[in-house]
Amino acid sequence: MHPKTVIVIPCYNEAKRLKPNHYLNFLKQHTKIDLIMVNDGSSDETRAILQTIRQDDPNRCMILNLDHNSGKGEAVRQGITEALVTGADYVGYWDADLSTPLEIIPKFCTILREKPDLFMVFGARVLLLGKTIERNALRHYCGRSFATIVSLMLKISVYDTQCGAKLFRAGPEIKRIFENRFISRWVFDVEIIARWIRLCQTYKLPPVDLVIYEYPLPVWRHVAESKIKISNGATVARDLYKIHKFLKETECKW
Ligand SMILES: Nc1nc2c(ncn2[C@@H]2O[C@H](COP(=O)(O)OP(=O)(O)OP(=O)(O)O)[C@@H](O)[C@H]2O)c(=O)[nH]1
Ligand SMILES: [Mg+2]
Repeated sequence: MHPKTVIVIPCYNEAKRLKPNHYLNFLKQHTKIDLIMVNDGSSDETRAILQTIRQDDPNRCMILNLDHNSGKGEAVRQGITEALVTGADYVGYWDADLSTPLEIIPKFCTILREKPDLFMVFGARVLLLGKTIERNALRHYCGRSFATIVSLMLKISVYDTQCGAKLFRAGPEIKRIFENRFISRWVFDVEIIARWIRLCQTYKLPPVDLVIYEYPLPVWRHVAESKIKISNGATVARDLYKIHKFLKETECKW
């Protein structure tokens, strides 16, 4: 039997970038993968566009409307919490701009199915021969510095924490990771890893490098109008410091 998968799509003012047909075709072609679209307090036409996607197959496309903009991390967290309630085997999140095409989701599912020790699959934007990775140069170099700092801080070698394509094996461990609001606004993806590290210390789970698989994406294309700006650097630095402090705490308070 094919495992059931629920993917959360966080959407904040995505009216220009949302492509309803991509979602509709995907739902038709992949009957074991459902969607939860989280409208993160958008002030544009996002809500109406999401309705058009849902109308076609209301049982397999749920919409979660947040009254106020809460940031990607909180939108994802609320979506994943709903996804876990559905009894799905795998839950994940995917950026609404479809920089990572939806068609890659089944590959992520296959990885979790074939490797039962894994809990998470992270898309990694690595430009290897035969791959199509189209990134803005400045974002790429900022991303490389960011990954180096994160690797040193977490004491693991992680290539790409920030790619918006991730899948998790549903269960009590992942439920715990998404249970409480993230302390960081922009780098909650790093916090997910930090939370696993803390869980390991408390519950003797396998180390983080054995439970996360970084899958080199075959395709990733930068889509214009990203809302995350290089100028958010100061907030990112502060968020990383908060995560660093969280890792140093002796008691698990979350
Ligand atoms: N920036 C931002 N994104 C949000 C928010 N809430 C939900 N999102 C969603 O998070 C996803 C990522 O947003 P993008 O603006 O593409 O940023 P990004 O993908 O991290 O940046 P790139 O690597 O340049 O594509 C999209 O699906 C957004 O709609 C929010 O408050 N701020
Ligand atoms: Mg994007």
